[in-house]
Amino acid sequence: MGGRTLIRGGLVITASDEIHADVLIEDGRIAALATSGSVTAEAWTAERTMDATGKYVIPGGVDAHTHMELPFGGTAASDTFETGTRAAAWGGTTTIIDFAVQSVGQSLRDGLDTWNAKADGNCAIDYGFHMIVSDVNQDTLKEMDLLVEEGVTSFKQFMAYPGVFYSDDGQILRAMQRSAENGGLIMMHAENGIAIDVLVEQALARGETDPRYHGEVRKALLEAEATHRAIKLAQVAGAPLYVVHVSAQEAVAELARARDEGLNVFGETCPQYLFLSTDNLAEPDFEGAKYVCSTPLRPKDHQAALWRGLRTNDLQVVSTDHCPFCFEGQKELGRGDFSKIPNGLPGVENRMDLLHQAVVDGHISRRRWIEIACATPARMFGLYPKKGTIAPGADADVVIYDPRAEQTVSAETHHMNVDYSAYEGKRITGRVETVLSRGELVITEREFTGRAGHGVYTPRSTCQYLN
Ligand code: DUC
Ligand code: ZN
Ligand code: ZN
Ligand code: ZN
Repeated sequence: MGGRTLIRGGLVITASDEIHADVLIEDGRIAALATSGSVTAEAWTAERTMDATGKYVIPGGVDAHTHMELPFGGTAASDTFETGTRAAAWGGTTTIIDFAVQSVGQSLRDGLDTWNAKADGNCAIDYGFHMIVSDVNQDTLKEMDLLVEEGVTSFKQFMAYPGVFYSDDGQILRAMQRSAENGGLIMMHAENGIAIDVLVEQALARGETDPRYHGEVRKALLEAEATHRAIKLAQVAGAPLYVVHVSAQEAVAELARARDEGLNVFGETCPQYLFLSTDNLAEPDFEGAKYVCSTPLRPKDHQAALWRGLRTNDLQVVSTDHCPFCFEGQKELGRGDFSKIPNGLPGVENRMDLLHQAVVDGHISRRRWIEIACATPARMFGLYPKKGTIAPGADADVVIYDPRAEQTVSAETHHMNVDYSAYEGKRITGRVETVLSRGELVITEREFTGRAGHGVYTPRSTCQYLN
């Protein structure tokens, strides 16, 4: 930090504007923007000048849904906070919000302390935490108030995974009532896990053990039902609701209807639901296990509804749900029983590029790209305008993006600590060139120049996206 850096000649893209502008950075923040060339380099008195001619200058990505080191199904997600945040930086993401986990019987505080210790001193980029609430009781409800005050302002509950993270409707209603009072935002994993577990048992009894049955038992209708129920519970509680990893078109329809009624109901989808499908889950030789996550991938015809939702703002955010497990030794735990495949896909490095490809493909505009990947996640989770935009006073989290570079996604070249890519062989137009985090160079012309421990814990205000 310290000193002045000038980024000259690029097209600055935010959620609201596209302007050819020079960007001045001082003491880790954006100091000024001026129309390209309108101020001379001498007048800026910058120690360092970077040429962004022909490139985009965009806010660093905000990935509001990652699971570094998450314990799951007897193993743990393969990216640590160190490897995962480095990979995020390579992909143009400069802030993650990960999930601290309360185990059943544990206090929220103890869960949060555990996750803080995992991340502290190890991250290449800034990070915050949501809190997974697995055990709603009087103590937990009181703790939620305290956490909101200190910057953990969002809480994930699960209508799935009975016996692990699961909350019943009463626990969900109580947590929602509390968040209606303390300003917290409930994030919902909306799948009817009780019904799904019955279907899992029946499928396995029929000998249906391959990865593709994971997609068949986790029915779109059961995502839609849970989404509908979560919306009604939030309405009864008078609380806002954020539904994570929406994959079914029927769930999008539930969100759209609630939003038409004026409710503060929000939806997130993920690149895997936009670009992958049940065709991947059906890949032979157990390769489908690479694509096992929950909510599951859907048949291709659901994708149009997700893209439409992103355009109409019935879906507001694209996060990765980055939760990587190696094929060898981890995904393989589910050979012969799909229900034992650890759930999750790697993607923290791929999100900004895949969404740029969506711009190239005509699904979304450039400004919408920045809105769903940077600005809205920052607003939704109380980080705006420190994160998510390029404006005077904002943190200098900036990406110089080459919109014309061609790349092929591959596990051979990615930086995530996982032995496969969910997008192996995919051609993408556009590539991250340089990344600054609070003015420090983390990626410099496609070289990692950051360090573990540069990234700091970032407390958050309450949701800034309410009606
Ligand atoms: N879904 C996943 O795919 N992985 C972790 C947890 C979840 O809900
Ligand atoms: Zn989930
Ligand atoms: Zn998740
Ligand atoms: Zn350059």
